[in-house]
Amino acid sequence: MFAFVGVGPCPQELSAGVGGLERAAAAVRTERKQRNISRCSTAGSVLCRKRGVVALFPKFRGTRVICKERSRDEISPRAEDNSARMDANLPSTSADTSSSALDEDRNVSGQNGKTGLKLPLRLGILERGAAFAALVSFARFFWKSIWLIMMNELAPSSAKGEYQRPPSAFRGRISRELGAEFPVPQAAEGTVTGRYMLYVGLSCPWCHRVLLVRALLGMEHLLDVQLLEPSPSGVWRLCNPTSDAAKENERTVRDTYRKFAPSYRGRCTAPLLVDTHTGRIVSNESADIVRMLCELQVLPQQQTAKAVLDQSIKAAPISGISIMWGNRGGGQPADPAHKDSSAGRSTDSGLDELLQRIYSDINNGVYRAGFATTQSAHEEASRSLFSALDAMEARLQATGGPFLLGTQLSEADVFLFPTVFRLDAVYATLFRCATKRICSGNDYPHLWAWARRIYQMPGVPEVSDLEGTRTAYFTSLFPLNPGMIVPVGPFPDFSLPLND
Ligand SMILES: N[C@@H](CCC(=O)N[C@@H](CS)C(=O)NCC(=O)O)C(=O)O
Repeated sequence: MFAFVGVGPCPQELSAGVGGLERAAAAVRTERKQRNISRCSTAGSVLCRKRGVVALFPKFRGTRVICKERSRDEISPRAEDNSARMDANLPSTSADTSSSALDEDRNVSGQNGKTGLKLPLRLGILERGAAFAALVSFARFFWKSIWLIMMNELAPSSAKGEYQRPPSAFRGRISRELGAEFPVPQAAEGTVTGRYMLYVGLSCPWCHRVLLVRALLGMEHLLDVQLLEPSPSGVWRLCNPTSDAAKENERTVRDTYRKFAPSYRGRCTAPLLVDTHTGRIVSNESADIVRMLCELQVLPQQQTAKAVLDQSIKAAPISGISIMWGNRGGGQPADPAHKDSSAGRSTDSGLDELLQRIYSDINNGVYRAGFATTQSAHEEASRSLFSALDAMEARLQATGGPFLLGTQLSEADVFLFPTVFRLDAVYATLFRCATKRICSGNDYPHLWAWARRIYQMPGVPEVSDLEGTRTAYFTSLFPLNPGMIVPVGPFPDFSLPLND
């Protein structure tokens, strides 16, 4: 016989009929009094038939600690009848020995570095046999119900457990068109920064695609950037807010939405593009922002014409890089009212299909796999993810690269890269997308070479932060990783040299 005993005024422990426990409890009560411990466990005691330990769980300054733990070998075979022996194993009433026992045991109980909470007792339920089956079932049911509620808050899902991404609410564009709602700002003293502000978190793949295009096209002059980081509660908060933002109490992206769209009640997602001149939100849809930058890019063949036609945008230092874009978006369905400008747009409808597949099966596909709340939803998403990646591998092999369309960089490359960049290091473990690996070079040799090529393009490493991304994902998606432990690897090295 052994017991877990609460040392508070718990009726069960005294009525347990276990010889010596009354004295044990009395000893700890005296101890508590001497040490001025005001609160104590009222959780009661649990008696088990199996051999094991005697443990006392006082609440010490409000925190439950294991106060004493002894194996059966250390106590007499009839501990319940051997009160003298029991006393010897319990904290004595002497201040010195009892405090060392408590201190030692407090160390044993461990510390959670983040919250400062002492870790709780261990009941060892799974070792206790059939008597605990009901308790285990109840705990599982309770835990899963809470998990489903939390998952649904994090990622709304259908009745079949399939993740359903909420639509983006703001779909405006910065445009060169006459009378545009959000015009390209006039150059002032050689710079046009200062009007549009892009709120982005480096860990977010949707922000990453926007930052990639901004960097590749050298359009930093058009959009200022306010960096965000995820807070432990999962809300984006501003890193080093400007003095204006601080003055207006703009600390999180939620505050930003409130400031620029007071009546908005939806998800406060990043990326977010705002017009600081009119105080309005331009867009919170990454595919639209990418498309907008592609449309505003100075294509090599346009450079002379552009210098004449449009003095408003400083010639971008594009060093020959241009990004081909499709007819439709690589994100949520685009605004049908919007007409793309045609220069630089692909006439090949294959690009649209490619963009659509990359979005639904890969970019959103990893989220559909990771946020699925049923086995079938996860399997479906995972299968379509890897079959789409197989198709990308085959395409790169067929075209001979270096890009998905062959020699022309396109939206397809900038949309695919952020997901491939995170696949091994984050999604494989956190979202259970581990069927194949990119960085091993065995499953996807062409994709692995392609990813390193994209990473090694000018400006890309500066906006691609794998270490920060891993930490952000593993510590901010609480329902997926409540322990918030960040795995040690894998850690693909995208800077490895290319052989060709
Ligand atoms: N459709 C949006 C999706 C953006 C998105 O889901 N962003 C995530 C970060 S990776 C976010 O801000 N989530 C916060 C939330 O859902 O509350 C886009 O592509 O721009």
